[in-house]
Amino acid sequence: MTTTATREGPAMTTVFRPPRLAALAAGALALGIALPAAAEDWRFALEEIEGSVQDAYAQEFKRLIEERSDGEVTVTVYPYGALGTSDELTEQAIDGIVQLTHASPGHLGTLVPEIQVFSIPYLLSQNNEVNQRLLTESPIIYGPIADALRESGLELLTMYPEGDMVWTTNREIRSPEDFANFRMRTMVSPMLVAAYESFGASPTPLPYAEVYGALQLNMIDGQVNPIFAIEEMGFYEVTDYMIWAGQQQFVTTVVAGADWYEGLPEDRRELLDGVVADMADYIFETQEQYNQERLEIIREAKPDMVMIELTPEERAAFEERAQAVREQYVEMVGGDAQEILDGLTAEIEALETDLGSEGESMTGGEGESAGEESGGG
Ligand code: 6CS
Repeated sequence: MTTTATREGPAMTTVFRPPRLAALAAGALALGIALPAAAEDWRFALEEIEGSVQDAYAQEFKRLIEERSDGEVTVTVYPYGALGTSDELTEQAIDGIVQLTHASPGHLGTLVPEIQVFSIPYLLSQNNEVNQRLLTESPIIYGPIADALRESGLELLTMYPEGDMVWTTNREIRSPEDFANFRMRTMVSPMLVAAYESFGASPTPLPYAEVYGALQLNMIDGQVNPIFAIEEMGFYEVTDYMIWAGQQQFVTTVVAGADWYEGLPEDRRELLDGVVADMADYIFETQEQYNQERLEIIREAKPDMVMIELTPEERAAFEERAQAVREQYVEMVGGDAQEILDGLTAEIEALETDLGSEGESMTGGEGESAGEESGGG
């Protein structure tokens, strides 16, 4: 894994210098120079490094596309660091430099304001099976949200969850008051900034590659990400606490350049849509497995990491603050934001009626209960 490199900080310059071949490829792509490739090669960019959940998605996608097309189509995967920041990958997909990319809502807010509905804390279910069904089937997601993406030049192929977002911090946070003068790194979408302001923190948007160095140099006091990312990016090494507040599931989109997708022959579009549809269960199970395994790795690597799951009462204080963020979303986004918010809320409630509304203990440990603290400190 490239994990060793990520731990060398400070961030961008040393951590994510592109491997030589990837840099050449990126330069050639930017200049429009044809690279030797199979007759038909689809370039798939990732916002995450090798070994990540997005990488698992892309590798399985590659395997299935190449197998089902009898090798007529190949897929080249570009992990984070090869082609640029999340924002740049999105631009490259719109411009046809890559055909496919992951584009997480936390980075898409300026381009597609509607998708920031996923940045509202405590909106998605605590039961991740509900989220999984929502993200693959929702008429709101594949209706007005997909339309908004298409207007910006992106075809939404699918969405999936990557795990519960956990705070890693340099001090204990149990209440909004604890967040006073706390510089919390967020992804760059305006609604995420609003969300952490509502929690009482001072949000500090930064690209992913700069987080490790910023924590190491005490430029920020904490960050928030799913467990697999906290492990592979080494964020736990430069923070003391992992805190589960249940506020957000990390969700991502898989998108294609809309022009490219529109121009695909029928059989290729069927191939693409079929593979994406068939991968929903695979990626859901894989993200669960990665998050569980990486938590064990963190526990072993840093036994004195303090792990805290907020009590229902402690969580309620944050949940109450998050109500105002719903109103901010509607005001900030305008258009059909109210319809999107209400529609998604109704879909979640309906799915919870079928599947239940409760998740498992977030720390996943046997016998651990809400409010328990484990580790050193
Ligand atoms: O925090 C971020 O910026 C990133 N986190 C993950 C888990 N994936 C991509 C995203 O850019």
